[in-house]
Amino acid sequence: MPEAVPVVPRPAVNGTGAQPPAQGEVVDAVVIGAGFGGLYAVHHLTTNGFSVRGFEVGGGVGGTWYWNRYPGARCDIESVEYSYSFSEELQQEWTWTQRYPEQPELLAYIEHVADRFDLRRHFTFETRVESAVFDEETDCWTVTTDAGEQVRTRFVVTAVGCLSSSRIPDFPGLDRFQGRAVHTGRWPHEGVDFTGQRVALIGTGSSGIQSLPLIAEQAAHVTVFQRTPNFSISGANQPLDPEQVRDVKEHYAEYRDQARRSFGGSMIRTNRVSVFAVTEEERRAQFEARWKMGGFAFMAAFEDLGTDLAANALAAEFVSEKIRRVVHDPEIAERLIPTDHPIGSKRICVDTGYFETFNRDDVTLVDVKHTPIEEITETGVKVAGQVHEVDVIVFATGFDAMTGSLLRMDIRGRGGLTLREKWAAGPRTYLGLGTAGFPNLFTITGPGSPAVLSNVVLAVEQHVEWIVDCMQHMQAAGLATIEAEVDAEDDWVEHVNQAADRTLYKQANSWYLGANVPGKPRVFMPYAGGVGRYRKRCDQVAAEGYRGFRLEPAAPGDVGTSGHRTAGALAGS
Ligand code: NA7
Repeated sequence: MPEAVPVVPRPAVNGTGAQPPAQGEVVDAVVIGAGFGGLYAVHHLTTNGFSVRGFEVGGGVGGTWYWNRYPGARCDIESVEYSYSFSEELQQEWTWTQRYPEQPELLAYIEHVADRFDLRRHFTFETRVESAVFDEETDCWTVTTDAGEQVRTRFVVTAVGCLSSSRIPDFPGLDRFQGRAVHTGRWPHEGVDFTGQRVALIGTGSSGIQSLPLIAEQAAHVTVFQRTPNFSISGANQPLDPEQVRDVKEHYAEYRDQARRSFGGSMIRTNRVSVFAVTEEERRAQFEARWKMGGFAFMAAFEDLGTDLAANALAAEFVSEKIRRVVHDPEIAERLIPTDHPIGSKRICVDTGYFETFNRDDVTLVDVKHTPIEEITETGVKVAGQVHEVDVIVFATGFDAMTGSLLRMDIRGRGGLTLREKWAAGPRTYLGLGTAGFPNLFTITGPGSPAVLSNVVLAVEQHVEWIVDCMQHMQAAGLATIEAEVDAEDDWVEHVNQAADRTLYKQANSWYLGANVPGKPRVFMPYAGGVGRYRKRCDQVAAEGYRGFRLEPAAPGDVGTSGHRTAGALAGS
């Protein structure tokens, strides 16, 4: 019978992280993904003495920012906030150049972090984890990759990202198209030259909205296929003022602390006033001021925009007016104004010159809500019997969000139960961190955590720190497994639902609800209770001995990760 394997830390090397374990060795943790979450997980685990193997499908680090290289790809959270806070040296030495960082700058930052903390050596790149199977005899996971390698590990930490499983809808005739087809989330590294090309852009979410102005500048003609118009707010992007950067760096600790305690994990302050408590003039002035700030700050103009439909309608009307003012053709303007969902109930887009682009003669808008795309032909996109002939199709059609990349792997917990079976009616987690039946499996920014409703960099830091604290606690207490209890999980799922019910989120057909993927269960996946509240809850659970999780001791005679007998107990017990 295989032997159980308790957590035994390896000594840190000069305090900068353990050496990567040898092939074939049982490790403390396998980390899946080398984006923001996976990199920090590997860093924090190794500096705390845990042995780790990391796997990443991409050829390098960066996650989202490795893949999404389309023109105009940019973060919708400000650079000084969308960055790691765990190292004071790092945040002092790195200087962002723009308010909203573009993909190349973000990737350069992540690569800098990987180099600075020497993290690449822990990862095997261009390697997909195919399966992770838990063995109840040994309390150990076996992780298998597409290269055929098997790794035995005590813990599996998934850092696979919430928007990493790109999807192209199943359009009939897709494979007949003779031109070039690209997805924004899997953009060719060498770029795409649109010069002189006729382009179809399918999808008007954030990726379509960000890329259109730049594609249109280059292409001969762009036809935009819009199913649902989206609310978008100018990012008012600009080079960062050195004075502002100095101020942020001087007060980083304070700003980060505010962000951690806030609702969305950023320094945006909500105006704690109801939109109905002010005069019409004051309301307009507040909306205008927030509009000028750019980006997400707009939705924080009043406290009830995200919770009260009538309040929300006033904000939506203000933004609709802005669209009408920018777009010259009134008929096109009306088609670009969303009417089927409250503003902010889908992730609001932050753009640079999106609506202005529809004033160009070489940009056409095609409605595919009422007359959906019939098929892709050899030469173009067919709608209402007409083929729009193009050379390139850009699919900005989004992702199988939050669960896509997790369920793509064959994850099997106790009794051989698969995660796909367990989540058949929608994801169920406790705190978004673990799920009953799957011991020692941690999901960074998992469904049920604030993740995509927040500044995800701060969100991953909080998850990683909680997980590593937990593993240290287990090690000190001689514990082998941690597993969410079904009751705690049920309560958390209910709480996540209640939090969403207090908002307008459920009134949109969004990827938050899985509504963009045919057949996906309609469940509101992220936690809408705010990151500050969520953090408190996680800390409280830990302080109360990981309430809601079942912790089990290791059996006597267990074998440590380095293969040494530990005399019936774990290190520290
Ligand atoms: P999104 O926001 O999911 O947008 C995908 C777009 O593709 C959206 O406009 C969809 O219309 C459209 N789509 C999807 N399927 C079809 C079909 N079958 N026909 C026509 N149009 C379709 O993905 P993004 O990549 O833009 O952004 C994802 C997140 O990344 C974003 O929220 C930010 O957080 C960053 P629909 O709205 O479903 O009618």
